[in-house]
Amino acid sequence: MTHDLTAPAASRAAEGLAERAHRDPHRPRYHFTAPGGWLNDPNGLVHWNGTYHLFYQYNPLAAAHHRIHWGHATSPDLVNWTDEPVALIPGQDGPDRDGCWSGVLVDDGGVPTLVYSGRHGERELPCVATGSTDLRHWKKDPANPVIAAPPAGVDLTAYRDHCVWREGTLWRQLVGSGIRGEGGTALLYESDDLRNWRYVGPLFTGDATHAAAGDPDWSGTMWECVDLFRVDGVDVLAFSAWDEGTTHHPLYWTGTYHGDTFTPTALHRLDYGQRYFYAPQSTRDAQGRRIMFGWLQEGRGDEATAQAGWSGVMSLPRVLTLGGDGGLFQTPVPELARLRRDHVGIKPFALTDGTRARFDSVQGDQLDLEATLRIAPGAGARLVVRETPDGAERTVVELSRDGSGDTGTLRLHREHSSLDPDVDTEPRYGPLSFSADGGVDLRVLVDHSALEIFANGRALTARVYPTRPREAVGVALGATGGVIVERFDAWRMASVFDTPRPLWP
Ligand code: DQQ
Repeated sequence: MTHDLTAPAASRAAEGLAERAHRDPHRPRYHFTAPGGWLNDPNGLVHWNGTYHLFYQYNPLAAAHHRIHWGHATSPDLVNWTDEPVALIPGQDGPDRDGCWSGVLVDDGGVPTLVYSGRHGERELPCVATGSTDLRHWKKDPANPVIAAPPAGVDLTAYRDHCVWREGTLWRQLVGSGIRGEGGTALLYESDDLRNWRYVGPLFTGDATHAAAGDPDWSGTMWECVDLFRVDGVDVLAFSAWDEGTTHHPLYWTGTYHGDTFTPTALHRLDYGQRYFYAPQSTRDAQGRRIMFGWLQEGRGDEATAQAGWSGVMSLPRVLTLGGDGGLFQTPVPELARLRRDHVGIKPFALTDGTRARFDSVQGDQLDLEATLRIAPGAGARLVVRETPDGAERTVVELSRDGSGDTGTLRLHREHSSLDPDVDTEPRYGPLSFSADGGVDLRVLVDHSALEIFANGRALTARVYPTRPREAVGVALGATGGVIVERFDAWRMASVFDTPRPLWP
């Protein structure tokens, strides 16, 4: 695909964007970000001939969601990334004139093939593009859109995003949607050739009345980015619950996919950070691991984002396995340990009620912290990160155990994360299970404004923007009630991105 129609004008419009983005102290250095401009959903994830490919929703012209392209990056190890040529550019006219929205990559007998939502006006319809074997050059199918209209006779709230897989001699596809008055849904199609699709019907439809907007487990009026996969023998239907103006959060059903239906067992929250881990997509790599990425939205004001010249962070890749409680157990890929530097190990110690230990040997805005804690019934541990020396700005990860049993709460306090009144400071929290002796394995990855927390396999992702970012490097641990710190290890994380990158590689 050539860029000549758009690239020169585009580069002029976007002049300085990559440099501005690079100068921003809130920009992560080991999470993947677009070179500049706007990034949202991960797309087309694949481990192809030994290389990981990450495509993503990209606007190289501005830090705003407009006329979305497909950016592309490759990695040998899920840690280090190389920018590749932009894979899809919206057409001058035609079905993707207003954007190449989310989709997937499949292997069609050796031909890499993208299935994505082409946007034209207010409509999104399925389109196909085929690629060169190195996945660098893409040709849109002249027959696009390959499905001319959403199914007739059903009142749909929206229709976009794709999950495509091979089953026997056929291709199957899910398109994210919602049935008005009922709930979000995944519409099932079948095809011999990825071009001609037969509508089968809704695979499974949620119940939008089981909870309401504002509830973190409300399944919304539409399901974006549906993703059906199997983990350790259990079928998972992941989706981003959406409702115009009210709801953006990732959920998943565990259950059984059989024939043309999905029979649910339970609905789960995928990430307690809600919209800060949105539109996730997963793939199975050559080692058989289920790897997932999600999009970390911004949490600062639009003006600050526009000034910064960039928007949107890709999560660290996570491995999904099945947890003992029947839900997904999430952990960052072990390859990330390659970035660890300057290890500090703190000897086991006990914290008593009201005490707080500040770790002078552990400081920074690019950190990987790991702790094993034992928390007494009714007690809680508070890990403080990004704290200024005067304590005016700080972000607190709290693990609290209920007075009886092995249950409790994982909570992120951001009310003092930033003195900037335009920054989102809403707390985020969700249930946490402890081992019988109150044990919890905690991992906290700090990367400037990006924060990913994993506690006993549960994830909470968010963004923080201290106004004194260079001073907000303190780390401390405090307790209410008795907490034993069995292990505390910390590393500074090396940068993966340390120079400005071309917007049109
Ligand atoms: N973002 C894409 C859509 C998807 C949404 C458009 C989720 O395809 O539904 O950029 O963030």
